Amino acid sequence: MTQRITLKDYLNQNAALLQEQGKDADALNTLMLGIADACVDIADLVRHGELAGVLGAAGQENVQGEEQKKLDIIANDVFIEKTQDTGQLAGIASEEMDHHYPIPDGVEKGKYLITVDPLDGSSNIDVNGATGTIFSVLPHMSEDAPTDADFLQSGEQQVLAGYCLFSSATMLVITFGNGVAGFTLDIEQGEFLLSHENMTVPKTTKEFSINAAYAAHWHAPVKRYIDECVQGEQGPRDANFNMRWAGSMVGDVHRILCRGGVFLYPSDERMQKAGKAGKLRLMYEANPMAWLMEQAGGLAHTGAQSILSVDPTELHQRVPVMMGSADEVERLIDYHTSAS
Ligand code: AHM
Ligand code: MG
Repeated sequence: MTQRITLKDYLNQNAALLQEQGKDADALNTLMLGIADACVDIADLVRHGELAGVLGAAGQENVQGEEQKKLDIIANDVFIEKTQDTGQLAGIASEEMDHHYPIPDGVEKGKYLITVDPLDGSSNIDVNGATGTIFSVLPHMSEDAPTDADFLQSGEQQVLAGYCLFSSATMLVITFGNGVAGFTLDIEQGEFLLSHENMTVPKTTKEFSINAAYAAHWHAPVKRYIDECVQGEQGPRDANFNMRWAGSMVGDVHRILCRGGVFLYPSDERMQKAGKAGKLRLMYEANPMAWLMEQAGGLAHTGAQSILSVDPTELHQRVPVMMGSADEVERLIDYHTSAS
């Protein structure tokens, strides 16, 4: 087997670059290793599935009124425990908690905030489909204990973000703002090894990813874009397209980071009537994925503005999401602009 560098070695090599950018490399690297530890533990639970007794519903709902799975809650607990132990955090906000979790007295505190979706795509858990953990690290600007409001920073403020994909292999994909690196978990060693250096998204693509079951509710620009794609060589795009939908944002975004494509979870008429701006959450789904996508040369947009520029007003805020290969996202932006 090829000798590969470990996550730890990669972080050490990357430290000088972070320091040049005025970042605290030691603190961020310590935090990153804690996140990786959490991901190894969650991957182990996911991998054992029914044998670990972690499948099925937890019998309660999260703040967004969604049914929680047992593994949503267990993954949340694991993530909190492993990341707070790094001593680099002031608070943790999660899809699974109404308000942020302050680092308790007696545990060393640091100068970062983290937002997390501990187990994204959790409807896939019970059917052994792809799931993932998504995280975003923000600076904590004050010396005081954080409030929920301290987390409300735009995606441009992120200092570290990434996801761990639990699929046929477990992969960690991260950015510190200087490109995107992917690591594959070597289960025997319990170590993430660099397997995808400098991931880049091809500028053009012939593949899209959207839940087409909602087509009747789409707004005109999304309808136009998908209609043109499915007309294939007979239509205005003069090309045949392919479609993929994993039901797991981590799975879909990972495929796009590997081979290009465009991922859409737009707002639609039904959501609008229900007063929702979209399904996916800005702080721990859209922002970290948008930053990864842009660091890999792609684009991420709501249709009205760049996702990273959205000023959050709520911890669990939802946004429309379009991200992936730059040419396709630009086309979608054009269709939104000309429709408005
Ligand atoms: P979750 O955080 O409750 O798992 O929801 C987010 C997931 C994404 O991973 C995925 O892209 C999307 O929901 C799928 O939604 P749908 O079932 O509407 O296709
Ligand atoms: Mg999610």
